[in-house]
Amino acid sequence: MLKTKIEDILNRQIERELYSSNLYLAMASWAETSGFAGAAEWLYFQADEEHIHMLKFIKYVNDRGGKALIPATSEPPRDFGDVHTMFKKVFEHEQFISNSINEIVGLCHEEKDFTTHNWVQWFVTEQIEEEATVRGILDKLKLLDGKDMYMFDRDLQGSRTKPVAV
Ligand code: OFO
Repeated sequence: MLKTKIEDILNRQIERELYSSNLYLAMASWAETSGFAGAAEWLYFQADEEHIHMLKFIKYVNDRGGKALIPATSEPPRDFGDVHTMFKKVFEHEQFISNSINEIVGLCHEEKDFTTHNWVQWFVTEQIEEEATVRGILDKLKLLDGKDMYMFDRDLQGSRTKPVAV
């Protein structure tokens, strides 16, 4: 049975994963309507991945005798300026999510919930990968310095496959 504090922080994470999915959908839509088909594809897949993360949290809370809550979320921004600025925002958001996951780990320690502590390690590893991937994209954008955006976008196209739940 989950302690209330753990259930609450996991429900907070459900809201954050849902917002992440919507944020990346909003970015995908912006990219698609700004001529960046490759970036749009990458972001649609990223949105799918966040949706899968949300489902993982929902399932875990319910499996442990808690109640997963499906929240309303705030509307993400509609405009992202340019591709470089947008990917900087992706990186900042992933850092925010990493901190959020670390807070769950910290609370599991405090509450001695070693089962959830063990379960959430998957997300700790996932965040390392996600930050590294976006850092790689930002490094390329820095090298290009606003030039060859068409090549950059073509490079992103097909660079990842549609995520499936594991
Ligand atoms: Fe971007 O990661 Fe979810 O957790």
